[in-house]
Amino acid sequence: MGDPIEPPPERLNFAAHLFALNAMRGRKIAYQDDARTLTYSELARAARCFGSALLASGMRPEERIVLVMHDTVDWPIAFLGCLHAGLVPIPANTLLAIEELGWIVADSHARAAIVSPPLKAAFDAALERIGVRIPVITDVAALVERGDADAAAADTPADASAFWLYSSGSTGRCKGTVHTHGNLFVTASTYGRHVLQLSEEDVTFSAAKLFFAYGLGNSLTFPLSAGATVVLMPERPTPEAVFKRMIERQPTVFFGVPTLYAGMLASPALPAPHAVRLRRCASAGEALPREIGERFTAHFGAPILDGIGSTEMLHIFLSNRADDLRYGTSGKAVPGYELKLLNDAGEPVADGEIGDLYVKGDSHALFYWCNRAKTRATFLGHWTRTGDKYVRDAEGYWTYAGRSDDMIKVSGQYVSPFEVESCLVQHAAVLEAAVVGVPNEDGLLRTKAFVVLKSSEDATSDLESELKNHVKSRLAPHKYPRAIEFVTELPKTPTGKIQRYRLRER
Ligand code: 3UK
Repeated sequence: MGDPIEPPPERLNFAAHLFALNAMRGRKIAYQDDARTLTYSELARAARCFGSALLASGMRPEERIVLVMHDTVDWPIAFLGCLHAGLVPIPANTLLAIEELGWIVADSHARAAIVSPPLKAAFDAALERIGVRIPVITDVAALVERGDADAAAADTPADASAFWLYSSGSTGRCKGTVHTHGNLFVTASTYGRHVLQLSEEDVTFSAAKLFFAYGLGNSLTFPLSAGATVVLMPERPTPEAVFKRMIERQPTVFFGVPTLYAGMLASPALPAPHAVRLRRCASAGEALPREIGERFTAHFGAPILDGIGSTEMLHIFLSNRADDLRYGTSGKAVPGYELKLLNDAGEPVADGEIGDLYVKGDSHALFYWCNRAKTRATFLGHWTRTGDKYVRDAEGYWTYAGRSDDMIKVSGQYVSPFEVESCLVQHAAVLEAAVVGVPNEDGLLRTKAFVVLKSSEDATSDLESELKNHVKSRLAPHKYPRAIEFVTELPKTPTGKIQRYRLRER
């Protein structure tokens, strides 16, 4: 099991903690992007300068600052620089629509923004939309120049608000999820040390970007807590862009999402196993289909550890491990977390039965900013409601069964859309599928599938009945879709999750 989970010290500035931890490896490379490298001592120095220059420009501790930045070495300088000075960075998804970006600035009352030059025009349009004027900084190096390399760290309690992440969810406005210095420290120990087991020999590379909680752990919290080296990539994570870094930079640990792993395996450019140096991979964001994991490991030798995390819990709390891997499941609780499954009446469910997943652990967010109703519904004392359905089997492995709010009751029994979708995509003609409940002429819910085909010419009524039979012969009869509609694409959130509620409204 390794070392026990160490609680954070009462006073903790996570940036200062990382700099102290790595003080003896000052000349080692912490970050490399396409253009630059940054040693551990250069990172600490630049971050101190960056944070102190913001304070000198009039910002006060606890004030918010939005980061809309591509993944380059400037990203950790800006994020850790803010933490060091006690300012509160809000990393935002660089792919957000102008409307959502404006919402984040307005809702958080951010006092300034750091924006990568190519994203400046869109950010200005977002400010225009909400009628707000704040300083927009595009030149990180210029700010670093002006700062004080000897600036002292803000003396913060571990429970202080350190940074926020906006959680998109599948409905409504995104919510400011308030995280602490201590939460970063906890995830470094629970998932970082106990599951990933990084060492300073490792070179990490995450296709998931730093603005995402998954990417923040992968490319900052975990590698810097282990003294490892991080490869950053500003461009969109296509299979080809990922292969290029895998070959040129030889990362030992890689982090992706299931769609990317599927795309990599389907690509003619898939590198030979000896061309890369992968020791271990991780997958999160959605469930990793068993077949993708098996094919990847058969080719490269390295395992993909599928694990579920959330913005609310900051990182992964239920995961496979290299020494305990079962493809098609999310594995078991990460050390430091407890899990429970409850039915609609709030009672524990038996093994093999579907229930709502709750998690207990010390990395959960404090609350959602300015949203008491959603805070109350999610953060229940020690326990956090994940909004996911799961099944635990007799051997203790946990299998994902879909989002709770997507579950369909058909003839009094739950149907997990996820289970039906997984079955549909096993058919050779199907690329993607989304299943929702729609009322029939009697007002009773029946399952309906929206299906994207690999080739749109296949969209015939023959295929429709073939797909129904395909599901009928594999799952319980009440689960097969009574209606199938062929579509060219599925509605998705900016983080790539299917928006089933939009299909229900059709
Ligand atoms: C779903 C999964 C099945 C699940 C995240 C790793 O995805 C992350 O955070 P988000 O807030 O979304 C959370 C929701 O995504 N999900 C995530 N991982 C899996 N479903 N299998 C998985 N392995 O519905 C969850 O509630 O965007 C992932 C680390 C940090 C994160 N924030």
